[in-house]
Amino acid sequence: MTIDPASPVPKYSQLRELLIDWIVDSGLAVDDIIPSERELGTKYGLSRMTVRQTIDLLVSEGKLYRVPGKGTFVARPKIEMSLVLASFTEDMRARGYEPGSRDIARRITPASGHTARLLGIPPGSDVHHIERLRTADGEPMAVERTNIPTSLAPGLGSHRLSGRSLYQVLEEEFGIILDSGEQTIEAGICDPADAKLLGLSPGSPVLSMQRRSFTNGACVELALSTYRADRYQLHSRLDRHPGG
Ligand code: 16G
Repeated sequence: MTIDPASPVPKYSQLRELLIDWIVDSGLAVDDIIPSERELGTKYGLSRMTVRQTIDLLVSEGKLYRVPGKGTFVARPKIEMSLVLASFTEDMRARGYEPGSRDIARRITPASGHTARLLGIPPGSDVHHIERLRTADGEPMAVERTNIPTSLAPGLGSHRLSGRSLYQVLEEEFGIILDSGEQTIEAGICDPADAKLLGLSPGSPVLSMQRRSFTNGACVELALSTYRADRYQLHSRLDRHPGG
């Protein structure tokens, strides 16, 4: 395939398609270097500016990454987050990554009006507030801030969560089996504190998630999480409603 100068599709866009196919067909692996902008320009008969525009696009899409002074490399594919009520631990293991978790903060605090409303408890009731950095194979992936009514899991504060699954602790120690949930996902901008934890530049794009998890209709968890948008994408099956 070559660039078609007569096509209404902009050349940088045509090159994007060609490069994506070429990376797959040539068997390039993650962290392999791709040819320089000059070489690509010569190969496809394009100006260096056009090639740069394409590479910029592929970098911003997370398909390539640049190392100053070294070149441009193939990035790891993003992790596909399925919209199911899985724990981070289960989700990472299912994808072949070793899940990890480091405590950032843990305290018991009175729920704000907003938190209380979402948890379905009286305002001011105590909640466990748990902030954790989640990792996959040691790489920071997300900052999770979870609120759980203390009335549901009274001694949770004394349980180690670092390197453990919260959902597993809830199940094994408190007999809480989460059976349903709801999740809202929004585009966001990483604040400086989370950027430091996640190894991102402040202002990097992130996915802001709000999850409520329930057992027998009672809300157990309100989690507000910041996921790296350069490492995550959402995947959802689409079922067509009968008659819809
Ligand atoms: C997921 C949940 C989070 C929950 C955590 C428990 C999101 C988007 N997802 O990451 O709410 O607290 O799993 O994981 O927030 P764990 O059992 O591995 O600790």
